[in-house]
This record gives sequence, C-alpha cells and structure tokens, in this order.
Amino acid sequence: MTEEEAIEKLKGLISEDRLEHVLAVKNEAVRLAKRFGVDVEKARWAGLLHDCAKGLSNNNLLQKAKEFGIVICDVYQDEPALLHAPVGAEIAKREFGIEDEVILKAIKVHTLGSSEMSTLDKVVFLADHIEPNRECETIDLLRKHIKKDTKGRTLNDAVRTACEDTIRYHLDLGETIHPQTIKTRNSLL
Ligand code: DGI
Ligand code: FE
Ligand code: FE
Ligand code: FE
Repeated sequence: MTEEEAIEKLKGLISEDRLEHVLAVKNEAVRLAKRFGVDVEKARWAGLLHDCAKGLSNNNLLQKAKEFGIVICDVYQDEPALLHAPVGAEIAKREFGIEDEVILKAIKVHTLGSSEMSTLDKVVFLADHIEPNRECETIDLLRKHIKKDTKGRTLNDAVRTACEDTIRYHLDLGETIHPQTIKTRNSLL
C-alpha cells in the first residue's frame, strides 16, 4: 500500500481533525527519526498509522481487543480508549498490511510506552506529544529537551517528562493511572 492509499483508507476510519493530527505526527516522527538516527520510513509509517483505531467506540475497542487476543486488564476495562494503541497495531497489520514488527510495536506502545522502548518507539511516542497542534503544560519543556543535544539522554528525558505530564494530568482529573505509564517513566530515570 502506498502512503496515499493509506491516507485514503484512514479517511474512512478517523475524523478530519484526527487525520490532521496523524499527518502532523508523521511529519514530526520523520523529523525526530532523522535527528536521532532511526529508520525514517519506519517512523513515517508508525506515525501515519499510530491512531488508526482512534475512531472506534469503547465497545468496539473492547470487542476488537477480545477478537485479537489482547489481554484486557482492569484499567483497560475502565478506560477502553487506551486500547486504541494495541488494537491499532493489529489493524495496521491486518488492514494496512504492515508486517514489520518494529513498526507495529511502535504503534502498540505509543500511548503507555514500555520499559523496553526502542529509539523508534520513543520517537513516535514523543512525536505524538509534541506535534504542533498539540497543547500541554510542559510542551515547551519537552520541545526544549529535544533541542539540547543528540545524546540518548535527551530523548529519554523527553519521554520521561511526557510520562510525568500524563501521570499528573490524569491524577488531577482523579482518573486511573495505568501502571505501564509509571513503569515507562521509572525505566527512564
Ligand atoms: O491518541 P492521542 O490522543 O493522540 O494520544 P495518546 O495515544 O497518548 O492517548 C492519549 C489518551 O490516553 C488520553 O485519552 C489519555 C489517555 N492516557 C494515557 N495514559 C493514561 C491515560 N489515561 C489514563 N486514565 N491513565 C493513563 O495512565
Ligand atoms: Fe494515540
Ligand atoms: Fe501519549
Ligand atoms: Fe496520536
């Protein structure tokens, strides 16, 4: 499938606003991939498809997760929207024909991260947080982290800060914190 074909297919799955976000994440992921020396084409595809399941309702996400054999933990049960990442990876594989496990993993872990993130995983995770349409409290701090130098530490600091933002945000809203968000954050200390 070409990129154009994938974009046409995405139009049937996600809203216009979400498509705009996805295209911005793709561009940001490509930029970060060049900066941190990871495969640009893998970053492009992971960026483009990372939210392909974002248009599904909670019920549909739960149903697809069962169908795909994804383990539904208590937090997923409470916050099915979190499932758009692992379900998205399966849709990228089954409906967009992505076979590269490296791309699929970057999609799978783009929301909660993982304690074993590849540089590509981090690039996509961060691109999702810092794309120009996105607003968050520490966005300037995140962008600054990325500006520093190209050492691995920079990328790790930025991903850790993004996790800390997420934890603070959901804590303030009184929502469940997924333990994986905390594990990802701790793994980068
Ligand atoms: O899909 P996006 O909006 O582009 O961004 P994302 O994949 O990072 O997902 C953000 C969603 O995930 C948002 O609804 C908040 C939620 N989220 C991420 N980590 C946690 C969380 N929600 C809860 N309750 N707990 C978490 O630890
Ligand atoms: Fe997402
Ligand atoms: Fe995120
Ligand atoms: Fe996203």
